[in-house]
Amino acid sequence: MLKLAIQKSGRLHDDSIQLLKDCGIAIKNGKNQLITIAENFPLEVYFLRDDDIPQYVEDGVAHIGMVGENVVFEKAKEIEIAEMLGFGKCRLSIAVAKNDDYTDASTLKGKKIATSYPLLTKQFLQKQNIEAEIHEISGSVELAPGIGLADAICDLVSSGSTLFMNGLKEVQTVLHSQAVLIKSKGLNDEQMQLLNRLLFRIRAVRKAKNNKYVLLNAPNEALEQIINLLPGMKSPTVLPLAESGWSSVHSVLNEDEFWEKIEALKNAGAQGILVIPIEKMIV
Ligand code: PRT
Ligand code: ZN
Repeated sequence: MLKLAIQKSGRLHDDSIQLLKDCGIAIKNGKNQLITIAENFPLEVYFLRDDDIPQYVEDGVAHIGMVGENVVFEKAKEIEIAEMLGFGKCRLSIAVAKNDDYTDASTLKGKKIATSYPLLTKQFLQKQNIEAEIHEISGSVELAPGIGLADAICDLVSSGSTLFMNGLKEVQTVLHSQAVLIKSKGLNDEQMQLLNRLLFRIRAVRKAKNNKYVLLNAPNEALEQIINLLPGMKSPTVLPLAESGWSSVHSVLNEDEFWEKIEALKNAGAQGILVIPIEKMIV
């Protein structure tokens, strides 16, 4: 049995459950349940506070966990990152009052910085060779400058609206973060095998999300140019249409280059382009 720790409630909870679901793993999640067993995979799931997950994984009480990189690096436990999960994206940033001048990190010299991430803040200041005072607080960090508790903060930001509402501006990124799958160092063969099965599914799900299935009609004289635009998983499928002189081309397109490729395909003479989401993708 593989033991997985995920956040009990909070920003990462729903996406963690959804990822397991997309991997075909059904979890019954009773409201006050702390442990549950998956119905169709040898997986026991622990629901914990995100801050506690690295310690559980270091101790081997949980074999793996889903948690933000910000927490992983702040807790600095003896664990390994097995896979990036692509959700829970945010950044740890320095912010100051919106009317304060800020040129570069040296502006922080001798200042007081409030944060829930004292280790990451300290490492950032050391790297920049700057001495400043770190004031650790556990919540509502964005209030600190307004009430005279600190000159600056180092806190998580996603849309930036919390900073804006508190009269602050983001001036420097300390860390880009997303949810990751962490693993214990001392997993046995059986646990490693289960982890590899889970990773295989996670990669198939994530790859599918980043790709689209594309079908289009192409005049035969444009086929070569169109095929060059569509690498596909091996190479595109080309089938003749009932109407002579035309072919149907099927392929896979990556999300990052999607619109550019569609424009190029149209310009090359492609017609009737259909784009279909992919559920799983195994290469
Ligand atoms: O109870 P527990 O300890 O488990 O949860 P928590 O309250 O400590 O964490 P939670 O649920 O708030 O966040 C869990 C994880 O989500 C974090 O560790 C990050 O990895 C990730 N994440 C992604 C975020 C954000 N985005 C985020 N915006 N975590 C927190 N925030 C907060 C931020 O601290 C600030 O207060 O949201 C506010 C800013 O948001 P914007 O959109 O206004 O910029
Ligand atoms: Zn927390």
